[in-house]
Amino acid sequence: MKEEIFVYIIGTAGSGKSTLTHIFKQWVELRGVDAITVNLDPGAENLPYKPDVDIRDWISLKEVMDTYKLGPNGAQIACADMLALNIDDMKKSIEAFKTDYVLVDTPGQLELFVFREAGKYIVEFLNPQRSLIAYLLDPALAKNASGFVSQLLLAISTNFRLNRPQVSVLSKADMLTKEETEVVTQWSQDAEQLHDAILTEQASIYREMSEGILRLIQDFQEQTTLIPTGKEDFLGIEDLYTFIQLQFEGGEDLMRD
Ligand SMILES: Nc1nc2c(ncn2[C@@H]2O[C@H](COP(=O)(O)OP(=O)(O)OP(=O)(O)O)[C@@H](O)[C@H]2O)c(=O)[nH]1
Ligand SMILES: [Mg+2]
Repeated sequence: MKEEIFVYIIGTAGSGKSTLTHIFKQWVELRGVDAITVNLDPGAENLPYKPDVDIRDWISLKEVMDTYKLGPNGAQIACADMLALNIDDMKKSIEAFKTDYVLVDTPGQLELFVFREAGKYIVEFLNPQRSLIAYLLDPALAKNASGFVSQLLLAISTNFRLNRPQVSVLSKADMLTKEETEVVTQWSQDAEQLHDAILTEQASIYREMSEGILRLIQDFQEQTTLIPTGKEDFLGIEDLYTFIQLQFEGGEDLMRD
């Protein structure tokens, strides 16, 4: 029986999660690899793709707001906790597809999925062995050194919390110039360069703190990689696919051409 690979697409609000879910699915399908999309955001509006499995079939943000007389933020938290109650049914729906890839689009606010209990429970319940996190770095926040470091700290928190193989994705890379993308890529590969950039940018009172943080980041970066992606021309999607295949299949390609 074939066993799916679960790819959780996680990142700060607006970092491009739903778009990446959409283009990754299109890319693999064009190459004859089966994939399904799962939407875990009960408040999602105007998704760029039609989810194959959709939490909104079980939970509606609007209904939770009306029933429990909650505002949008309180209702988001209630919905996040309710996700786990429906995960058994969702798992059955996912398994019925008998697919190769399950692309999981997570809620807009990353803390709802990463820091509350339900997210960790879901990852472990669906398939703890064959799950990978694609962590999206938003270029608007990552193009200066202190923003890049702050984003990586969230990526490290995610890694610490969910404890799965993880890849960093520089999403919407088409919004950066070629030079800017090169600089961010360099920072992801060379701690010295990131260190220099931080020291140039930060006031001296932050130096001591930055050095401690940079050591943490260096350890993290040694185990991960940064892949720039973008919605035009499937930028970077092949690299992302190859990285994931290497994690689980030792590089064996599922493509049928
Ligand atoms: N230029 C460019 N814009 C992008 C790309 N990916 C996403 N966007 C835009 O960025 C905005 C947010 O994209 P989404 O895919 O909705 O991001 P998200 O992380 O799912 O957003 P939330 O679920 O609301 O947190 C939209 O306006 C997208 O059109 C990209 O690769 N390039
Ligand atoms: Mg989204």
